[in-house]
Amino acid sequence: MKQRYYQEEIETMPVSEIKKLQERKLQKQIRHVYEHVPYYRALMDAKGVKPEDIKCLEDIRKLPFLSKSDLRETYPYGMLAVPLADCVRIQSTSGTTGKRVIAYYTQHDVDLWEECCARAIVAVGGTKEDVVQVCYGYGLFTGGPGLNGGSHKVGSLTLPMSSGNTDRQIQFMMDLKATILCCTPSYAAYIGESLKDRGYKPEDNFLKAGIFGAEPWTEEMRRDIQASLGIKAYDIYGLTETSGPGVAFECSEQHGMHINEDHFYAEVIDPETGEVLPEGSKGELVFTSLDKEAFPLIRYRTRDICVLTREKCACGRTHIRMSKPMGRSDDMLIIRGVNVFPSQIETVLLNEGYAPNYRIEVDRVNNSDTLDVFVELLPEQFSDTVSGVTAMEKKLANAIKTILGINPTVHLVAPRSIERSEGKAVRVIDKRKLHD
Ligand code: DLL
Repeated sequence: MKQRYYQEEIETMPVSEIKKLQERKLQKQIRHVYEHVPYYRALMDAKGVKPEDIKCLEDIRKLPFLSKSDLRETYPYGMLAVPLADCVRIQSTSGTTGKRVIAYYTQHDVDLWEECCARAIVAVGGTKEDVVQVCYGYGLFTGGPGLNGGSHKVGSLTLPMSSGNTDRQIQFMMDLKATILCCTPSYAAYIGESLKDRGYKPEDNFLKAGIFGAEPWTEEMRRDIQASLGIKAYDIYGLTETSGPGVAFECSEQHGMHINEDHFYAEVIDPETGEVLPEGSKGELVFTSLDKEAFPLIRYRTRDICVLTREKCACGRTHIRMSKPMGRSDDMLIIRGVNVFPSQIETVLLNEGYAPNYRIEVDRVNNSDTLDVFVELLPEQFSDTVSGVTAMEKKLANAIKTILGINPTVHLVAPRSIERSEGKAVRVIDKRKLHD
């Protein structure tokens, strides 16, 4: 029979058992951090909480949060909880929003991270018979190394392509009959487009599934990628601070990502007040690493906005599910006082029949915010008359206004004129920040 789980006993463990396991691990982890990370010990002391005060899972609420600013302050070694000599690896964030974060791993930490990625691969139907093409970036970024390690654990043939060089990606994909594709959703869309350009139909490739994450993507984008590649597209979530991809992953149901609860304790909080919200509420995701040794973050604020659910999943996994992140609280644009997530605009574009190639520009002119949305015409629309294009721009602007409540200026631009992304796509340019 086909393998459905990588670690069945853990992945389908009754919820009461998971909670007991988490409780034991949490107590041990807090002792470990208190004893070995002076920075966090000082935060706990300031709150008057000692490791022995953490008796059950709810007691986690007594503990202070950590955020990116703590990691910047303690850069590079201040959060390390084991001697450097016990570490075998670092990974790092891209550092686009400030100083890089460096995450450290012992061999145990690498193993548990790769196991999480292996669970994700098996959940989409991966076995040792599969050929897994990894075109997330390799190097400091966690995407390539994480999925590469997971694929090895499953025993699949792993193609360590890294990102870019789309010609070579397609050549290997076709010649080696890749069956599972791992990359960002924006790169998957580009690969789909490139295959079509080369005359391939969706059924010509051997792919059956894709594991796409590292950036927000909508259900409409999923539909588009599934159609262009002829596959099922699954979401995977993670962040460097908690190890990398594989903190949570989608199963056959494609309906929320199971969080690997034996390793990560998840909370959703009100980002303004820090109050823990009940299951089903939308808020900021906070993670505690339950058994990482080298870089064990406690109550780390991700800035990602999502909803958790314990509703039973038909796949048989019992681990709690998170919705697709609806954007980061720091990605949200406030335009003329209205909260706008780029994903809302993406949804409209795809529903109106455009491809996910767009750029959003926000500026402030005469003290008033402007919103310009640049969207590519499809090749078959390009020959339309100027008046036809103007009418299409108006129609799209109206559709966006209906969702956001504010009027954008839509610019339909020539096919292929918006830069494609091989990694995380940069879709928003907020020029207001440049003027400040
Ligand atoms: O992006 C890790 C990763 C690699 C995840 C490959 C999945 C696949 P960072 O570069 O540290 O790590 O960025 C983490 O990316 O806080 C989210 O805002 C965003 N993110 C990651 N996965 C998803 C996803 C990797 N599936 C930040 N959907 C996170 C939406 C995601 N956003």
